[in-house]
Amino acid sequence: MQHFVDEAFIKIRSGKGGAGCVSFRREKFIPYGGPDGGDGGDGGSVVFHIKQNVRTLYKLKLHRDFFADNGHPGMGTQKSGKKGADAIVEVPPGTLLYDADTNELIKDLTIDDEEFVLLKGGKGGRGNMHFATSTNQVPRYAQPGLPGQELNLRVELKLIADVGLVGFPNAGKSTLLSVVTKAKPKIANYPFTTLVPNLGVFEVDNEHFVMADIPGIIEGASHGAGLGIEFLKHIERTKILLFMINLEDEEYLDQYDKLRVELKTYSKHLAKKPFMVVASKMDIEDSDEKYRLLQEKLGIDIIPISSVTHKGLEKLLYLLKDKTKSIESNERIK
Ligand SMILES: Nc1nc2c(ncn2[C@@H]2O[C@H](COP(=O)(O)OP(=O)(O)OP(=O)(O)O)[C@@H](O)[C@H]2O)c(=O)[nH]1
Ligand SMILES: [Mg+2]
Repeated sequence: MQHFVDEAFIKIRSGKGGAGCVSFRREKFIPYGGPDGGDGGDGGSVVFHIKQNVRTLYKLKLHRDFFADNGHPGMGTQKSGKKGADAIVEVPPGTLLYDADTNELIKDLTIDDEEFVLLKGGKGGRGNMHFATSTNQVPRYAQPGLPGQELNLRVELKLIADVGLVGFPNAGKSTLLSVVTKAKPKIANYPFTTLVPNLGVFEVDNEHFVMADIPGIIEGASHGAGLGIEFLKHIERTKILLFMINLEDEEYLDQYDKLRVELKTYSKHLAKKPFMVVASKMDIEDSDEKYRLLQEKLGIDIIPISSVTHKGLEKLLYLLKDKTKSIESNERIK
């Protein structure tokens, strides 16, 4: 298994622009051809690609230097030099880029970013073909390429998600994610629609939080039933577990206890995480009565929601935000 690495120090450098070319046209019978030196190619940039499947900064620990190529010089006959190749750094969503020398935050990369150009390559110089004037038909100069830039970075991966959804298959986990974030997970009325975790970002008062939707858990999952609980590792690093109880399910009154048992069998640490409970599908028939019975049985606060009518969603997001922030401030005190 790959080690989970959440901090790395790297050096990045963009490429220098290629020099413009000084050259003159040479053709039969035209002894003094005009200037035809082409432009230098731009230097390559340093580009971050944000990929969900990367998950850790492990590779940045192995490969500490990310240097883009220089642009190629221009050539005669008006040919431009080739652009230098970009240096690509692949990181998971939730990666923060800091200037290692000043510790200033440069960028917080979320899953809504696909690519982020941090250092642009130097521009290529212009060839002498651009510099002929009426007074100087024979320009013997061209521009040099501009230099690239260099930066030392501290790269940090924040928790993969703030909120992890836990529930039986068909509870409506993916639907909730699709309603409160821009994520487009597969949704269907059969169990185990979700086979791999999905991440989305929700926004409350201009702050962003990551929600993770994972495959459904069933009774016996800790012994391998259904899809097993292997994927619970993806919510090990979330701040809050959001248990989702499906009021449509006949056994809705037992779901919470069953989920708890599976979770505890998998990991004591996970079972102790801060959590909240929602009753989903509050738009269906008899949902008010079912909600009341559930609340009575569990004796804890349960937030009623419907992803169809959006009932309770705003309140839920505010509660998740408050809880996430209070967990973060406790972590800082520790
Ligand atoms: N009436 C109603 N139906 C809902 C609601 N939320 C989800 N559903 C339906 O419930 C079914 C299952 O929804 P999913 O979001 O795929 O459930 P899931 O928990 O992600 O399921 P798995 O990926 O299999 O674990 C779909 O048919 C949804 O349309 C809701 O608030 N109200
Ligand atoms: Mg799903």
